[in-house]
Amino acid sequence: MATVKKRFGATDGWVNMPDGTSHYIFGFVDITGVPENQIFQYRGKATLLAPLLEAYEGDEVYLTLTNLGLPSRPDLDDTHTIHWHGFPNQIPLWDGVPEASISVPVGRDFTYYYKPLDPGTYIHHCHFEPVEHIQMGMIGPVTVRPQLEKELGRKFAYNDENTAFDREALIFLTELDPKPHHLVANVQEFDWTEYSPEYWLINGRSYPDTVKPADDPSFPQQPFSALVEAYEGEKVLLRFVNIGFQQHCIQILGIPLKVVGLDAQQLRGYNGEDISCWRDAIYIAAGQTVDAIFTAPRAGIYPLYNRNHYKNTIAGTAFGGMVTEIRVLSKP
Ligand SMILES: [Cu+2]
Repeated sequence: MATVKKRFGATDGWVNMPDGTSHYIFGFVDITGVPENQIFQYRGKATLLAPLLEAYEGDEVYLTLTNLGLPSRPDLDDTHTIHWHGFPNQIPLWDGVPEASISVPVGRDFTYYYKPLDPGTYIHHCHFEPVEHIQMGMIGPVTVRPQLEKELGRKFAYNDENTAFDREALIFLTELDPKPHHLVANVQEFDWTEYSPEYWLINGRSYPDTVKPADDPSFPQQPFSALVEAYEGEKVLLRFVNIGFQQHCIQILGIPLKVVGLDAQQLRGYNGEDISCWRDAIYIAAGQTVDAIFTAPRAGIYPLYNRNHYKNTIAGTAFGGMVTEIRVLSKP
């Protein structure tokens, strides 16, 4: 077993939508290995999504959270935490629910300890005033890999050869309501019962930005592309996450999906029988994760999109939103 050491800064920032608008966010930024006298330069550079946390089952994870403050809202002295969503058997001290544990004030550090024992797809998010801090952007993916990968030198979703794959992609779903983002940036209160999102995001971006490269300079604070690329015949694991506040239904025309895991649990019956199932649409509730594998069909571009067509728009004005592409290439 290995030791994984990470350090995240909690701060604020701005994200860009395809209609040219920018939106104020709270979030995390990876400051692992940054010298102490340079961490200040990461204030205001939070990313949506927050950095990926990745470990093998049984690893010991030490995650230091440093609260760098909110340069655009210096009056706001909110603390932050890290909650590993979906991780069973967490002791309260490391669980990030501030009423039951510790939260990190501006200018301070706290190191969380995790020992993930079950492979799968999880979520991490801040748990301080979570309705606000989750919508503002303090959300990120967690991948726990099975030991079987190390034993066999190939990739698996779970400790089962039926969950083998060649490539994986993250389909991380959220919504963005511009009103609270605008009001928080301007020191105003928002009534959360009026939540009504207008931007529909995969991996923190709205189509067509979803298919642009990870390092596209137009999105310095949205470093996750959602373009899925594979060669014909390859098995592709899609790690679906929904940490918006609404249910979503995602479909890929022409590609059946084999659901092998739900909420970081492999689909197994009480007697260990295989209860994985084929779906042509994935219904996913807020807070859920789904692991599904498909075999790349003949070369072409296959759209992956939300079946609610209002969510295939950019604030209702143009085509976009919760849409990305699966590009299948013929073998070279
Ligand atoms: Cu927070």
